[in-house]
Amino acid sequence: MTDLSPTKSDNFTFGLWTVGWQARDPFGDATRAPVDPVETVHRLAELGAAGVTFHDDDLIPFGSDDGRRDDHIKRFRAALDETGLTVPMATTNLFTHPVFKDGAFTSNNRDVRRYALRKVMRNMDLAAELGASTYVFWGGREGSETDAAKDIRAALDRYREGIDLLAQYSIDRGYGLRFAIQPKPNEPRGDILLPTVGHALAFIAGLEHHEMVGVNPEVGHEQMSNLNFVHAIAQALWAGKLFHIDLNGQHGPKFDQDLVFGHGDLLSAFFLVDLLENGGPGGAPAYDGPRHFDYKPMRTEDMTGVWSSAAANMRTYLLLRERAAAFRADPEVQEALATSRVAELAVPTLADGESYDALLADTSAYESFDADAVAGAGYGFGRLDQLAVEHVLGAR
Ligand code: DIG
Ligand code: MN
Repeated sequence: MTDLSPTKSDNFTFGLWTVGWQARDPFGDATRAPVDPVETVHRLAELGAAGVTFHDDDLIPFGSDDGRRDDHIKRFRAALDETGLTVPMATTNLFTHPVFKDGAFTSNNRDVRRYALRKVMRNMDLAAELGASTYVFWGGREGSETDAAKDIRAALDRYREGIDLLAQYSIDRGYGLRFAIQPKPNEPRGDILLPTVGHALAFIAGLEHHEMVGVNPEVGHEQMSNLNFVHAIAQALWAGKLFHIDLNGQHGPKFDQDLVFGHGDLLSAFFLVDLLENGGPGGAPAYDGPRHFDYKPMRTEDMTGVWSSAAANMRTYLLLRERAAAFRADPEVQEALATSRVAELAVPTLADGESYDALLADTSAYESFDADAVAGAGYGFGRLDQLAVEHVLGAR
């Protein structure tokens, strides 16, 4: 087994809010004390992470005056300098304070919408100062519990207005930020706007600065909708819109579990890592961004458990990366892929320059095509799936 100690070149990043989660949930109080962001930076650096990400309020407690705000930023910067950790992504907390109880960009209250935009602009300034290249928008409160209360078309207008304005702000300030919209189907709102990658991609197409807006899919969020996360990532890549990714684990359609990466649907996690690491041209990585973990240490854990869970995310990813490389290098897998004609799908259906007239003239395509004979042939996908399972189990 190759050395699985994470290094900065693995490009693993964590949100401050992950290991800092005090494990308060709707049915119970916090089981852990707050974690100083400075300690998080040092601990994650020791574990081999390359960077940290944050919501404004993770770093600067809501309501801090300018003096306290400057102190928090100064301490954070010093820890970054001491450890060499970077800040590739930042985002805004538009969901904790009760003022956002009906949303931020799409609150029925226009004053709340204006306040939310200002809160984002202020943190975009800080994100740019800290060198972030991606700004995430998770609209956790953008939605409703009753269809009586939300004019969805107007809400989408306001959502677009907000993103367009903030994109213009970033352009005018020369921040060079790329925006990444993060879909989620529900929780905390009964139904959240832009619930899946598909909805987000359709929304992005209508934006004024759509070229600088992509998606930040999260494993658990698509799986909460019983969707295939590997398909979601593949379509985001196909659209050139995978600007960031939130890795974690989820056991199917239930509340958002935010488990350690791979601690949910392990086979899906294997194929995801295979896609990210081997899905590019000639087997190169298909995605060159941070491998970002947005997870929550179990509420049952003490701080020792918290830090070991952070390490588990990276170790599981590296184990799956190693298994996926072995899968791709296995001659029997290559033979099974050929039998299943997987690479043939990349061959255009029409020959280069072939017109539909030529297709109509090709009697082998229809008149002499023996549909029953072709229908009787197997594709061998079951053998291919078993080979994958055996690689995941370390049996090959
Ligand atoms: C929840 O999955 C969201 C928030 O944690 C945060 O806004 C975003 C950052 O990736 N993910
Ligand atoms: Mn989540």
